[in-house]
Amino acid sequence: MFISRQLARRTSLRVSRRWSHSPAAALSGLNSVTEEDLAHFAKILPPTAILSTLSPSATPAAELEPFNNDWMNKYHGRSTTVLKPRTTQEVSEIVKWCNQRRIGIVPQGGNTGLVGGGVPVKDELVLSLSNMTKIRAFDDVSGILVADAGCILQSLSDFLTPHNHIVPLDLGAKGSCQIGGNVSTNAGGLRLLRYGSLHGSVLGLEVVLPDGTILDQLTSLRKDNTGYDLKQLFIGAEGTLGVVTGVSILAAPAPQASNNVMLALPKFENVLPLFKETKRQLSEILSAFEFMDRTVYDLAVKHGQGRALDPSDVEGAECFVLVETSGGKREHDEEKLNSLLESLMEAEQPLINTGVLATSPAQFSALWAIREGLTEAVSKEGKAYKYDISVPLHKFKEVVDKTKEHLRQKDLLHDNAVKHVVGYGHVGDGNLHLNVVAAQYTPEIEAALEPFIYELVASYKGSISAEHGIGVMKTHALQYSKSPTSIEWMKRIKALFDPNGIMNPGKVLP
Ligand code: FAD
Ligand code: 2HG
Ligand code: ZN
Repeated sequence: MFISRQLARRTSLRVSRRWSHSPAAALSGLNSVTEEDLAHFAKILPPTAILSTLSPSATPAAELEPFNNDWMNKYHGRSTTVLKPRTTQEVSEIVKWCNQRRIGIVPQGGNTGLVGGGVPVKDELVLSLSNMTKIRAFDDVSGILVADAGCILQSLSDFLTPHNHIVPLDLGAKGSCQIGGNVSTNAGGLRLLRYGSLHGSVLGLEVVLPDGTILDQLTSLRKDNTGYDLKQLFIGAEGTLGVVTGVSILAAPAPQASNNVMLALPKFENVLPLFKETKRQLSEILSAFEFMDRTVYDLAVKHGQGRALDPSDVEGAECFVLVETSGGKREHDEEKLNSLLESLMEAEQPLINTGVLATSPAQFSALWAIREGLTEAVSKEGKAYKYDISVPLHKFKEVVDKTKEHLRQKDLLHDNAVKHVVGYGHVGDGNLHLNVVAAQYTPEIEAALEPFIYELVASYKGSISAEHGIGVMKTHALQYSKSPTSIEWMKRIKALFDPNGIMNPGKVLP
């Protein structure tokens, strides 16, 4: 008895010591950008590509704010300098200089990341890819697209439309996020169910390594089994191993017919059997199966995301599922979807209350706008603590309920602290977005949520990050999803590529 109590005390001490990890420690050996550095950068870049509060640029600090603050306005850096190279060669020269001078670099894409990975921890240099926007090549036979890393996802999608192809990735941030950022976060998105992860669809990368070397692996081959597949290391590395400057990706043929339907469910327990039945009946044409609970649907409506469903369609609904089909023949797909809906409605114990079927492109977009607008709605409602987790599907509701109960017990579930705890996400991928919507970000709420949520996820053998990554938010929680051996090898890989620790310091690794 005595021994076990001692052991328990030792274990909790160890956990709490690791818990207090400070990302700023990773910057201890690094230098700030100086006016001499700026003079060197001026030899590489035109004045318009340099934003710096230092002389001689003397850019007003306000112009650097969008680069220093993240999308949620939760993470704040203090960088003095943002560089916007236009070519891979320019990136290489900047990185080489920073490596010699031991200056930390934060590669930044569209700055839509949700874990604070794209903004400095302190005053690292921000290397923005926003001036690298060339589409380098597209082959409409193979579907292989090669583009600069700074291309915005939506613009790639617009480019492919007349060529009857689509990017095999879609997400609510598509109007701002960049393909290099998508690759660096291994973004999942709304159609992973259909097109798989970027680990499969990215065929090649061009990367500037931390010493300035250009690693050209921009292959446009579907098959290439010639030893280690180095590009995989940079997919999801969140800028800690190098700067992605070019991406070769396999675009998918555009579906000839797309349909969607919003299903209202009387209870969460029906989601799983509904998913099974939907997969069985729609098989190859199913392209998305997205879940949202009632509270977050109501927030979307409250904050004007998409068009509200008819009150009779939402009455008695505990949650909703948005089903999308993408196929080759309109009549065939509609017949399949209609017969699914009929069988669901006519079942002796129906899994759904109602289904709202889009009958025009405008309705199709309006239904998607509800789902795609959830992140924005949550942000308009308050300050979101976001937990992007993989847990077994049948545990989705339990996670939300247990989090609520935990906050209630701590007397933090009320309008002045946590206003809502909501769940939505990609059922098809087992990925729940647990959002805790607070009036303010406060240390008290954070202490109530962490490590509580990570321990809950670990108890289901889940992952603490299904798709958003680790960034600066979860470095101290990595241990919940990675074994000590895995973390040790991740650190060795980091040291091999970036011995001076200049590349996105304080991110990903504890
Ligand atoms: P940034 O935010 O600029 O950077 C993200 C990380 O990648 C940082 O660590 C940064 O250093 C690194 N990085 C960026 N560019 C490069 C580069 N060229 N080379 C090396 N490192 C680089 N995520 C999903 O997975 N699925 C979703 O469905 C989804 N929906 C979203 C919806 C909304 C409304 C918002 C705001 C975000 C959403 N996200 C989603 C999160 C985010 O959009 C993605 O992580 C996206 O891939 C980030 O791209 P970005 O260009 O904005 O990258
Ligand atoms: C989504 O699926 C994104 O909409 C964002 O991954 C999730 O807002 C979130 O937590
Ligand atoms: Zn998501």
